[in-house]
Order: sequence, then structure tokens, then C-alpha cells
Amino acid sequence: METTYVMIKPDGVQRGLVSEILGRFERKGLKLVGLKSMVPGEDVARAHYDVHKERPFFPGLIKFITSGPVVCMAWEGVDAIAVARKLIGATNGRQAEPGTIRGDFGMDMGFNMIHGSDAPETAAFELGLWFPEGLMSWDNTMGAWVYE
Ligand code: IDP
Ligand code: MG
Repeated sequence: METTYVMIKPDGVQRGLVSEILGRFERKGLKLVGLKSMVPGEDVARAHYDVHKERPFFPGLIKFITSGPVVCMAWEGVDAIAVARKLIGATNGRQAEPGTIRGDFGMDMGFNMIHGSDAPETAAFELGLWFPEGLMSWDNTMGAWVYE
């Protein structure tokens, strides 16, 4: 079992895609163990994208992420990190495969609606950063029909 950090970015919220995006993770069979919405402060945004701090797009990225509400989610499942990245699709919406979130709704690199952790270490870091209060522990009865 893995848990991954997924976040609908301000463009996804502005475009009214919250239920569409959230529903795809839910219907896939992942288990929701964290959910909240906030307008991120600059500190959390900078920490989240610290690996990109030297890139030319970094200032614009921080301005974008702090520009309005994001939806923070934690999803649990077998190989949840890779499964979520597959649902999300390639970074640039123009290259992302149809059927993925970015492939179905995106036309841009910066405005790509959603974030998903890319490895176990980044997932652990991002979950701790965005959910310092911890995640929910609950019995998911549906799970018995998702995994044989
Ligand atoms: P990922 O979100 O698919 O993991 P990363 O390469 O980790 O992609 O980049 C993080 C985020 O930074 C992207 O989702 C995108 O919003 C933004 N970004 C990446 N490259 C560019 C760029 O060349 N121009 C503008 N924004 C970019
Ligand atoms: Mg990334």
C-alpha cells in the first residue's frame, strides 16, 4: 500500500473541474485518506516546488499556485503513486494522452490543473507538508471489491 499527494491547482478549481477530477480517483478504486481546500501561502508553495527553485518558470509557478484555492488530497492504494501519475498524464496537456486528466482537459504546460507526487520520498514529504495534522484512518468496505 502507498499513499500519494494529489492537488487540484487553482486553474482546475477556477474551471469548475473539482468534482470531475476528484471523481476519477474515487472511481478508480483509490481510497480517500485526506481532503481539504485552501488558498496556499507562499511558504508552503515554495517548499512544495523547492526542486524547481532555480528554473526560470519558478516565480510564475509560485504566483499561480498561491493565486486561489487548491484542493489537497491524499489517496491510498496499491502502487498509488504510479496509478495517480497515470490518471494525471504527461506534464504538457498538448502531449498528454486522451483519457488522462491533462489529456482530456489541458492545453498547456503551466496550467495543467493537477499535481501528483512522483516517488515515495516526495509523497512522504508532500503529505507531511500539506497535511501536518495527519491523514484519516478508516475501513473502506469497497476495498473488498477492488482488490481480489
Ligand atoms: P509534473 O507536475 O508533471 O510532475 P514537473 O516537471 O515536476 O511536472 O513540474 C512541476 C510543475 O511546474 C508542472 O506541473 C507545471 O505546472 C510547472 N512547469 C513545469 N515546467 C514548466 C514550464 O516549462 N513552464 C511553465 N510551467 C512549468
Ligand atoms: Mg513533478
